[in-house]
Amino acid sequence: MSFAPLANDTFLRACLRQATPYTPLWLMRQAGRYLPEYKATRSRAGSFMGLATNVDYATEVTLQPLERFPLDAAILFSDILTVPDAMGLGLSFAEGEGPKLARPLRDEAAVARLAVPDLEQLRYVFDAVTSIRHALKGRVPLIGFSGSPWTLACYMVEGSGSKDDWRGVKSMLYSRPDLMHRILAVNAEAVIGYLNAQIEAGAQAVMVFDSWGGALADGAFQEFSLAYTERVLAGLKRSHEGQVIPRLVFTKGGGLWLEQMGALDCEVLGVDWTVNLGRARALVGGAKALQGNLDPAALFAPPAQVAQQARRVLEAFGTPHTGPGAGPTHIFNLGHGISQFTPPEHVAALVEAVHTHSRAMRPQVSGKA
Ligand code: 1CP
Repeated sequence: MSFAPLANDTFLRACLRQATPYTPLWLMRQAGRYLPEYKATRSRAGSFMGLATNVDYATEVTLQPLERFPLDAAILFSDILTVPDAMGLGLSFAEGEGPKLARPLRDEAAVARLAVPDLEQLRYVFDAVTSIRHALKGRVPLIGFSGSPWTLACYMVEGSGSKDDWRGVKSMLYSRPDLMHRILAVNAEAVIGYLNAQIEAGAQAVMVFDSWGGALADGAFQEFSLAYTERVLAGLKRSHEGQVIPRLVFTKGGGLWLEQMGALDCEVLGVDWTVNLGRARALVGGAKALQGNLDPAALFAPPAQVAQQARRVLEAFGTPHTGPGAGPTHIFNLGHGISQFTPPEHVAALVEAVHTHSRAMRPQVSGKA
């Protein structure tokens, strides 16, 4: 497959712990309901799945935040729950509500029937990746993604998000760990196939969202989340058509386990806002790039305060590596997804503050931007 050469490679360089002239940034859930143009396209599509399964709509909404803000990466517009849907669990999204699975895994028979999906069922995702790569024309790199085996299992057992601390999935974990391990093994294999197919379709980096790893007890996290993230990482393609494909892992609430996560075979660790980036750098910055970690709620404050909070995050990390070779680098992001109530002008102030202040923090270095 041939695509335009990359004009802005700051995100990929920072993933590989190489110097960049400023700190690259993108935002988790950067395409979404805080943008009026997203809401307009969603209503034309009729539903979330109408958007995600239509290549033209998925391409359009992926590019929307980039038309407004000079972000340094694009992320595929899709959802982590496309995988359980392809496994036959029946996904839908009601307007204004979270995801629902019609056939959650409620008993041993359902778990026994669970199988790795035929990737043809997810062809619409891979087609969207290729279409987005063409539409980007090399402006910025495209990130593909998946849920972690554990985070997918949370939704697959509960059937939706949780209002009671994941009671269903944790009941299964403690009473039938054998069933839990079977789900996780199937998920790990599915995620490997899903992410490798995104890489083949044109994804230039891949991110594993372990959004609910932090809900687990110490010990359970290592056994039911981290071990299966490791299994996924071991199965991923390292490069494609001569380009290294960086692998990013984000565990919300994973700050306490950073040292252990530092041993993962990936390039970037994402952290939420409870983590001090300077401390994280001291713990794992010798081996991993770090991504994060502004509290998404900081974006509710007026632009001057947003800029001030952005500077605090940049300064907590400190001056990144600026010389040749590899060293500690930072990719600016939020500590979790952007809220639908965020005023878009505040995002503009954030992007401007991160680019300007991070340039001022380092001596100028070369690199395409
Ligand atoms: O229009 C709407 O109804 C949608 C709101 C929405 C959007 C914009 C959902 C429902 N998913 C998405 C897109 C999405 N989901 C992206 C797109 C790309 C981008 O970042 O711009 C990504 C990366 C996701 C990933 C995702 N979905 C995660 C992992 C990241 C995270 O935020 O922790 C999770 C947990 C989901 C499940 C999900 N999908 C949607 C909602 C509201 C939820 C959370 C449900 C819950 O547990 O409360």
